[in-house]
Amino acid sequence: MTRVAAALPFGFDFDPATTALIVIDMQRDFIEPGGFGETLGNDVSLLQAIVPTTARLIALCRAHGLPVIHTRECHKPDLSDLPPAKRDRGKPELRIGDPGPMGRILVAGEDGASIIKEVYPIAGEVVIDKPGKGAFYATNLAEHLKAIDAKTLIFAGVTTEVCVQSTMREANDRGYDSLLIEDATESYFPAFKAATLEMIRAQGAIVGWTATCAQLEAALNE
Ligand code: C5J
Repeated sequence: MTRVAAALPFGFDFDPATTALIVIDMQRDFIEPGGFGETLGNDVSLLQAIVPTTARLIALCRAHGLPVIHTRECHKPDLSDLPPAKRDRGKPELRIGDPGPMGRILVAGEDGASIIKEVYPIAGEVVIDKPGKGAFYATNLAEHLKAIDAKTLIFAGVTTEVCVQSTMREANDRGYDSLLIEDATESYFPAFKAATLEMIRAQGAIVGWTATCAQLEAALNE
């Protein structure tokens, strides 16, 4: 067993042989200037700040043989997987599926839906397209995690309180112990990120644990 002793709310124990890293939605439309996130009025520089740490985390996990799974929030070109409850949110003049600065907003295959080059998947890594906020909904993530015999999950990506938290909560319901890497996740709203980290580890790790990339690095390199 490997222990991230400094994790909060207490030490996080895991077996690297049965642990996978899930990197949520590090897509151009959320992170790059001129993308969907910015057109909604968000400051994307907040998200850009975690890119180097996320790249370091991915390299660390690759070096230790942990499977790296990437997700992309995107929809089929015919939008048959986009319910009005999702499409009707955000700015009325720029909805998911509309032509945006990087192609159709959050549509599979468009430039904006692709993963930023700094953390791009390498050959053999699984990429899961997800129409929802949580990565288990309407995807084969559950089957894939069973197939690789994952017991523990490490999370990174954006945004902390939306797609990362939704996925981590469901992972907990599905029996996975999960660790969120604090400096490899970000929100457009710093207060929401801080609150999410607090609520994840409250009540004795009710959803999971948090730690920094350096703390995980120290544990894996021990
Ligand atoms: C959002 C996400 N925030 N990936 N998506 O709409 O968190």
